[in-house]
Amino acid sequence: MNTSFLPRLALATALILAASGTALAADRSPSPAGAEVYIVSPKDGAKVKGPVTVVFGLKAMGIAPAGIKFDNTGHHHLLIDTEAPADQSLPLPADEHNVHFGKGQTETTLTLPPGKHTLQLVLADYLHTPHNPAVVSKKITITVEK
Ligand SMILES: [Cu+2]
Repeated sequence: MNTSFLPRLALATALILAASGTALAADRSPSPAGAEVYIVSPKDGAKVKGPVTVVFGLKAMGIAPAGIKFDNTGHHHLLIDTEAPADQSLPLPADEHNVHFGKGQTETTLTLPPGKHTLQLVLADYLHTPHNPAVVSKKITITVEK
């Protein structure tokens, strides 16, 4: 496959988006009123031992796997020891601090080193981009004990 057109396509897209800020907002998937994502467990301030199971909660929206476009759905992203992105019009990064649950998972088990850690959920759409308005949980802090 000839991929040489891709950088030019990306540049053209960037120029179009720069020319019209409203087009960018319109391209983001809308979230419905009352949409809320939250961490069911552990509780904020919890002291835990060993692997910690994190359970994801969601109100007024549904889960769809990554790549599946369906109104009022998305998949969970767990932010570990990091901040939510300042620019929510971009897809979330995928690394050890920004974990995607693109199969539609609603919980995970983490092995974290002892000490304080922050956890936060972001629901994002089929392209991993936060909805508009963004559906972001409160950030919680837990302490993993030795
Ligand atoms: Cu994702």
